[in-house]
Amino acid sequence: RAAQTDPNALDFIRFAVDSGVIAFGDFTTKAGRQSPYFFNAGLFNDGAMLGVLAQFYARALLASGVAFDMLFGPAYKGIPLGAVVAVELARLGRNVGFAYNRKEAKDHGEGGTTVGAPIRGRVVIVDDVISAGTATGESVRLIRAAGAEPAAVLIALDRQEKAAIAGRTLDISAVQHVSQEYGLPVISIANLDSLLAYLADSGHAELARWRPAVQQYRDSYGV
Ligand code: OMP
Repeated sequence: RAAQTDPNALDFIRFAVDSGVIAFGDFTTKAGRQSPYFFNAGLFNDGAMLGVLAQFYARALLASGVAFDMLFGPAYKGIPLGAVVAVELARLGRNVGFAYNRKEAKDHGEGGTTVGAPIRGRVVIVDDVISAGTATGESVRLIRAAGAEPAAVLIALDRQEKAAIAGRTLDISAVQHVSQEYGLPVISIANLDSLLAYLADSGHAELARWRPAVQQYRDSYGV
């Protein structure tokens, strides 16, 4: 579990907690799990935060050593994320194409369901968080249908939870499932272990208070 000691991961958790993007309380996830924490990427909602967020994504992607030709941002949350990461990569001297999809096909104007750069070569899917892993398959199919090759999934947070596929809970994590099912590496800036390490060590009593609940959640749903 390299991310636990990865300073980039801990810095990211601090940034997300300070921004209110990671919140503690009583939440229900898409898979119907009661979670004491929630990661709401939509709260990275000004230019300065998006700029810092893009740096974390770009650093994680480049550090992974994965070869890629372009980025794809799945609607809706992946769209701004993919765009800001593309800007940051260009700033770092790696200018690559960026494309995204619509949720609904458009029957006029430019038509089609994908927008932006032609989908070609090795494509990195940029998204916010993987919990139970229900969403990645659609992007993989879309990229393959365009004749391109998914190269990796790049996310901010890996919640390290058991995969739930078609209502069935598996014994592997959603990220492991994505790796096995689609043969894709999943690159995350941080994971649940990073969050637990941060809660143990942040020096804030307010935050430390949430550690048992988060640990209990990991014991119930984690891998
Ligand atoms: P899976 O598709 O089950 O992996 O869930 C990922 C999606 O759940 C994200 O794209 C979000 O829409 C939502 N989500 C969060 O945004 N943050 C969380 O901390 C947890 C979830 C979730 O519902 O599991």
